[in-house]
Amino acid sequence: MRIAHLSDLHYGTRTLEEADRCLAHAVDRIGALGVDAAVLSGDATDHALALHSPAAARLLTQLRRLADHCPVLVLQGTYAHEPPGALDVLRTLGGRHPIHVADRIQQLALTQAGHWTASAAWCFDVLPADAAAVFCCVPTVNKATVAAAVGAAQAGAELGDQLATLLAGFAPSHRAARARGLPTIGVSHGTVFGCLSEHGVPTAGFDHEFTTGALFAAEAQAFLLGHIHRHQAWRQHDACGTQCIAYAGSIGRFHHGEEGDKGFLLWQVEAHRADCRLVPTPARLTVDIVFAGRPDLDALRLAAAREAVAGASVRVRWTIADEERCAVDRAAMLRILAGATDVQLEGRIVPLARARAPGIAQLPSLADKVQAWARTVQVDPDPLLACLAELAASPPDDTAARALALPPAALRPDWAELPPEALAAAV
Ligand SMILES: [Mn+2]
Repeated sequence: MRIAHLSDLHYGTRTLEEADRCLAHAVDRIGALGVDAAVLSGDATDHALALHSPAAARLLTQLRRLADHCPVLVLQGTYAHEPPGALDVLRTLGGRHPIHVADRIQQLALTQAGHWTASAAWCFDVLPADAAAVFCCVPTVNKATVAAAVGAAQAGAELGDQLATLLAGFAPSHRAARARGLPTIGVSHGTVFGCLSEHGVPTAGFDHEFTTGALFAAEAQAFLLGHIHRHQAWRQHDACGTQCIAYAGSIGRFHHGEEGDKGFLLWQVEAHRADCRLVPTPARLTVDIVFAGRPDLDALRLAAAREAVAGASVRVRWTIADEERCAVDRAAMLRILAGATDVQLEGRIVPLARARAPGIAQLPSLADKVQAWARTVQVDPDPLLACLAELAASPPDDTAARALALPPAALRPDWAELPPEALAAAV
C-alpha cells in the first residue's frame, strides 16, 4: 500500500502564499505518483479561519483536489492552530473519494472499495472483513482535560503514561491485522521525546506525548506523525518485521532558520515492513545574515552575492550598543538586498550597563549609601556628604533659593551659555 503523508499545512493569512504553493505542488505530485490513500496528520490551519478568508477557500480547494485522487484521512492537530470544530467542514467537501476527519481516538479500516470504516469505540472489537488496511488515530490530546482530571502538576507526565497505555492497547488488533496480511498504520500529532526541532534543537522534557518505545509498542508497521516541522524518521527491526515512525515535517518553510528540505512523505506499507521517503516541495529559500556588531555594508554586499539572495527570504540580524543605534543605515541594507522576495531587519540593542554598588540597598542611612557608591565609582565622598548634611538640615525653600543664587556655571557649565529666559525654563 502506498500512502502520501502530509502534515502541518498551517494555512493562514500570513502563511497563505507559502502553504498554497507547496500544497498545490504536493497534490499534483500525489496525483502523478498514484497512491492508495493520503493522510494529513494535523495542523491544516495556522489559526481559526473565517469562511470568507482566501486561506479557507484555498485550503478547501486543495483538499477537494486531493480527494479526487485518493481517500483522505485528516487528523485533528494542535487546538491553538485548529480550534475544535475547524475540520467539520471537510466532512461535507465531497470528491471522487471520501474524506474522513479523525477528531477522537479511534481505529479505521480502509476498505477494499476505498471507503473509511470507523470503530464505534476507541478500537475495533473485530476487524471489518473487507479491510485493506488498518489505521489507529490518536489526535492531539487536550492537556487541559488531563489537567482537570489529575491536576496541573501531574498533567505532563500523566499524559505520556496514558498515551503509552493506549498505544500498547492497539497492539493486539495490529497483530490480528498482520496475521491477515494487512498493513497497519498509526497516525498522531505530538512531540516525540528527543526529536529534533526544525531549528536543529533536540527536544527533551518530561511532558512530551511519546517516546519512540511507546510508539513502536503499538506494533503498527508505520507511524505517521505531525507537529514537529522537521522531517525525521526512526526504524526498528524485530518480531513485527520492519517498523518505521516518521514526521513528515511542515509542507512549507514558515519560519526563518528552518533547516532541511520540506515536502510530504511517500510511504510503502506492507504487513511486515514499512518505509518512507521525502518528496520535496518548492518551499521558499531563507537566508540568515548575522553581524556580531554594527552591520557592515561591504560585508553585507559580499554575503548577498555569496548566498544568492535573489528570490529568497532574507533576515539580517545585528547586535549593537545603545549609543550606536543611529549608525545603522536600514535603507542602504534594503537597497543591497533589493533582489530578495522579502527582507526582515532585526536589530538588537544592548542597553548601557552601569556599574552598581553591590549591597547598597541594605545600608541603613543615605550617608552610608553615598559612601558605598563613592567607593564603587572611586570618587571623594566628602563634598557629597557635606551637601547631604546641608539638605537634611535646611528647609527645602532655603536650599532652592541658595541654588538659584549661584551663578549658572556653578550648577552646570553648559548653562553658562544659555540666554536668561531659557535658563529660567531649565531651572
Ligand atoms: Mn504545526
